[in-house]
Amino acid sequence: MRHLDIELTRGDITAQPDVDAIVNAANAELRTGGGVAGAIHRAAGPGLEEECRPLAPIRPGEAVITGAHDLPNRYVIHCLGPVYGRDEPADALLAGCYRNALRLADEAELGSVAFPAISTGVFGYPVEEAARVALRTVREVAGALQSVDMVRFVLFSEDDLRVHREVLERLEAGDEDE
Ligand code: AR6
Repeated sequence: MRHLDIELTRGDITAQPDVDAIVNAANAELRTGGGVAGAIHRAAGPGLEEECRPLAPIRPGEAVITGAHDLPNRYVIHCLGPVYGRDEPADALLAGCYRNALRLADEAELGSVAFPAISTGVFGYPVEEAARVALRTVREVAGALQSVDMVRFVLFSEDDLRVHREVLERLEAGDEDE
C-alpha cells in the first residue's frame, strides 16, 4: 500500500503555504462566518465567496472545491461538518467530510491537504470523538489515494493537538478497534 504521511501540528489553517489545498470547516451557504470559515474568507478575499455562491448550499458530509484566491495555496476544499446532537449519524457525516475532501483532492491530482478539526468549534463535536473519526477515516482512505501523499491536521490549541496525538498513537498501535 502507498504510504500516506499524517502530520499533526498546532497552528492556523490559513498559514500553511506548503500544502496544495486547505480545508474549510464551512457553513451550508459557503459564506464567511466565525472560526475557520471566517479566517479563510478573510485571508482569501471577496473572490472566494463569489466563487462559492453557485456551489451552495451543501449538506452535512459534503465537500466542494474552489480556487484559493489570495491564500498561498492552490485550492480550498469546503466541507460542511455535522452539528453535534442535530445532524445524525454524526460520525458517518463527519467521516464523509474527510472522505469526500480527500477524493476531490485526489481527483485534482494534489499532493497535500491540510484539515482543521471540522465540527469541533461552533458545531460542538467533542474533540476526542471527532479526532477518532477524522484520523480513522484518513487512514482508511489512504490506500485508495493515487496522488495525495500528505495530510496535515492543523489544530488551534495545544490541548487539541495533544488529543489528536494520543488518538493517532492509539490507532497506530492498533488499540482502537472501532
Ligand atoms: N486555524 C485552525 N483551526 C482553527 C482556526 C484557524 N484559523 N480557527 C478556529 N479553529 P469552527 P465548526 C479551530 O467553529 O465547528 C463557522 O462560523 C476551532 O478552535 O471553525 O465546523 C462556520 O461559518 C475548532 O477546533 O468549525 C460554520 O457556521 C475547529 O477549528 C461553523 O462555524 C473548528 O471550529 C462551523 O463550525
